[in-house]
Amino acid sequence: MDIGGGYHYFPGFLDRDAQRGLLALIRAVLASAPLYTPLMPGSGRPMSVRMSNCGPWGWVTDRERGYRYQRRHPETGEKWPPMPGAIAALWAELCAYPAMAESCLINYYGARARMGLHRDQDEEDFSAPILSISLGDEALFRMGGPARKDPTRSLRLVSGDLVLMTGAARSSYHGIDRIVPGSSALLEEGGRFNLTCRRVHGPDWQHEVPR
Ligand code: MD3
Ligand code: FE
Repeated sequence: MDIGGGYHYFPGFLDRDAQRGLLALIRAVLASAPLYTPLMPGSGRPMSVRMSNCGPWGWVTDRERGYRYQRRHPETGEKWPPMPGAIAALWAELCAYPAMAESCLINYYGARARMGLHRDQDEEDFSAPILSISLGDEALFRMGGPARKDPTRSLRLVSGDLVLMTGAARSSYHGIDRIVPGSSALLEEGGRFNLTCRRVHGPDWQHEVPR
C-alpha cells in the first residue's frame, strides 16, 4: 500500500507462523552474533536500542569511529552470520532492485528504548529501497520528509508489518518514538525486533564467492 512520500506499508504481511519462523532465524543469528550496545559518535553515549547484523555487511557505531558498515562484529571480531534465505526472499519479492540486500540490521527495543529522528546516510546507493520488518511489541514510527523541518506522521507498527522506503522516503527523516510494552506475546522476554534490510554498495558491487 502506497501511503505517500515514497513510503509503502504492508500491514500484517507476515502471519503468526511466518513471524515465529523469522524470530527463530534471528535467534540463531544472535547466538553467534550477540546484541551489543552501540555508542554515539563523539559523546560515547549508549543508544537505548541494542543491535546486531547478518549478511556480508553490518552497520555499527562507536565513540571513536562513528557510523559505518563493516564485515565483522565489533565485540566478537567474527564475520556477521549469513543473511537467512527467508529474509533475502522478502527483499527479492518486494524490492524492485537488481541486486541482493547486503545488510540486515537487527534492532532490539526493550520497554524504554527509542530511536531519535534521523536519516540513513551511510550507504553508497540511495536508489536502492530499504525494507523494514517488525516483530514483537508495537512501535510508534515517526515518518518525516527529506528535510528536518518537514511535517511528520506517526504510524503504529505491529508485529508482522513491513515498510518499504523508496524514492523520497529513502532519504527521509524517521524514528521510533516509543514501543508499547506488553502489546505482543511473540517475544517471551517482551520488546521488539526490527530488521532493516539495505543495499550498501551500488548494484554492480561484486561479492566474493567463497571457494
Ligand atoms: C525511513 N530503524 O535502523 S525501521 C534504523 O524500527 C531505523 O528500528 C527503525 O530507523 C526501527 O535506521 C525504523 C524503518 C526505516 C528504516 C530505514 C529508513 C525507515 C526508514 C530509511 C529511510 C526512511
Ligand atoms: Fe533509520
